Amino acid sequence: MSASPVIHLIGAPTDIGAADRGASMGPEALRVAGIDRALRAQGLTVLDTGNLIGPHNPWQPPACGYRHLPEVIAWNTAVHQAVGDALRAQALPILLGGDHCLAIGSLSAVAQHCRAQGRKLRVLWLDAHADFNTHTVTPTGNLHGMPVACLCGKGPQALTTLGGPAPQLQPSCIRQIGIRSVDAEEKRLVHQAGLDVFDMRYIDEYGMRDAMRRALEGVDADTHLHVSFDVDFLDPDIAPGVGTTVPGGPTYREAQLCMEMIADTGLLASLDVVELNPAFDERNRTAEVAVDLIESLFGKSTLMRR
Ligand code: B3U
Ligand code: MN
Ligand code: MN
Repeated sequence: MSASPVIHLIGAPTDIGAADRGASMGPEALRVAGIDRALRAQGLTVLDTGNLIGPHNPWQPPACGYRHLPEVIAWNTAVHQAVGDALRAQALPILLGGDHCLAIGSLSAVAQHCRAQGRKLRVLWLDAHADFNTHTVTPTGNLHGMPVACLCGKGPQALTTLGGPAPQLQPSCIRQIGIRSVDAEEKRLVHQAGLDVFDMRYIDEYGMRDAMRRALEGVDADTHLHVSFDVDFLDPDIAPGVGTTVPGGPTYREAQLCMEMIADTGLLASLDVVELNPAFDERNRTAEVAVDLIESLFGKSTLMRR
């Protein structure tokens, strides 16, 4: 990416794919925590484009293995358009979710843009979950558990073809980091697809530094780096404000190192911040931690660069 692109903040206030209500308040919580101010303090130019509009959450049970599929399609269509518009304007889109089903719209736009530009794509999926369920194996029907599968071509056609013929992503461009909750059948699909997963076992054994070094291996000046940051990636001790907390996640220091190593590449070109749920938070502290980590992701360093 050329030096300091304009950042477009794109709010998508919905919890349409989630297990709990409340992620719809995520964009506002990130603004209250000062996301634009923090980025401007890094010398970046920030344009808050406001919030997208989509259907309300009807809170229905799943139908044919999917919960709220028509509404999820509508929200992702809006996100796909907005993220695509930002990229065509040579901006760096930050999607403020919203639940993680929205990454289908965001990453389908990113992948389409990379194909059009002839750029390579590397996706870092920071999450406690693999998000690789399909309608036949999902234990919940919630589409926030399915975005990676949809992006890899496994899912309802309206979602798998958002950016053109499926699949939007090859599994080989994805690296998952921090994973510690995968459903039994989902595990089989993850193996089948050959996803590159740096789970918590890996991080415990080899450390975040080694995980990130390997996750970033092979990126170069021609690579568009996309980070899909599910806030439940973080240990619940530092990030209680998410719907599905999973114990045993990265500590504050590990998460900082993860963000700093991404920043050091200078290749970050698009970002999702999803699953923040203010209804479960304590005085907005999870939003504040997320903003703090995003500052590091955009190059804030304490003292010196090695
Ligand atoms: N794997 C479970 C739980 C889940 C996935 N993503 C989140 N929760 N946030 C499911 O419902 O698919
Ligand atoms: Mn997720
Ligand atoms: Mn998750």
